[in-house]
Amino acid sequence: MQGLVYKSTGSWYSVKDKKSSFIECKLAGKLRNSDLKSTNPVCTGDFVTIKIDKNKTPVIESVLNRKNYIIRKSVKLSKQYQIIASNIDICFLIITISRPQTSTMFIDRFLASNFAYNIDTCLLFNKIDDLEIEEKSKVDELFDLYKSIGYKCFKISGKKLLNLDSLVSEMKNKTCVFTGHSGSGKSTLLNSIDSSLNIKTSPISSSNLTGQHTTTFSKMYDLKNGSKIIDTPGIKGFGLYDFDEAQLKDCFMEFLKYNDCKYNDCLHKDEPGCDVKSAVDKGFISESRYKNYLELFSDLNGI
Ligand SMILES: Nc1nc2c(ncn2[C@@H]2O[C@H](COP(=O)(O)OP(=O)(O)OP(=O)(O)O)[C@@H](O)[C@H]2O)c(=O)[nH]1
Ligand SMILES: [Mg+2]
Ligand SMILES: [Zn+2]
Repeated sequence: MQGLVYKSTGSWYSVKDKKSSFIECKLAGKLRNSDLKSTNPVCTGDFVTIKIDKNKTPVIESVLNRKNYIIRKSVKLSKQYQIIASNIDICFLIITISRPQTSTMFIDRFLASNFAYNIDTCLLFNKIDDLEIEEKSKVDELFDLYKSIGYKCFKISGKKLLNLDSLVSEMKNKTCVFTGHSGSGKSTLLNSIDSSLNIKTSPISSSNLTGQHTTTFSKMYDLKNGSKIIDTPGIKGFGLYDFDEAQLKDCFMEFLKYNDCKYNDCLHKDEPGCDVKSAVDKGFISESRYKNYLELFSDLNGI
């Protein structure tokens, strides 16, 4: 029997079968031990096969090949990875400038990883109903930057339902994942898109302006318009998993236009005659993107 994983809490998995009934499953032992590098061998979005074991418990026996997945290093120094969701048509990264703060480093790590793992990513600048003047300029600046690189971007307010129509048309008939820091407003936005969802939300903490990790596991929902959406727990940091140096530079899309470096294998660091570096100096490539590229590069080498 085959099904689609809608929710995984760690020990139990909710799987929807072909007849649209939910079956609560455990993991077969061989899957639990199949890949020690992974913190979660099965994730929301996986197509799986199920059988009933000798104790009459439904168990997930195997995971069908994934079209793609969002992956991150589980914690900074760990060798383990975590898969946030799989078989995604589009990933929406929710960004808030200050409450909570989303850094460009976080955005660029996320974009580079998703690019390498074949995930189409769209940026949602959220909470535009609540911006001071300088915050508004920052949003405009980042919006223009990422749009000019070629990313789809929206300025929205999930709470006040601003600009949600074009976002909802972008989501139509797709499997969509919503990610971002805790408190950035993922669950609030999903409740606004479909008022029948009733997902729990909570205010950000007034002392450190960060979220309270209200959503604790990824969960998929079916919308009436044919889209599927996955709400995910807030992520603090995002580590690149299984990247090599040469691959990283190709994940910064705007660098690819500047391919006239003196050396064919130029890594755009400090090599002479680097076309990318000269584009940065001339203002054609953003300094923040280039700086974040160099920082990610040194992270890969453990410097
Ligand atoms: N002003 C304003 N506040 C918002 C907006 N969206 C969400 N919030 C508030 O931000 C707080 C956090 O929202 P949640 O939806 O719980 O955030 P989350 O991203 O799901 O957080 P986690 O589940 O912890 O990852 C709540 O107090 C929301 O009311 C918005 O568009 N504008
Ligand atoms: Mg939430
Ligand atoms: Zn170069």
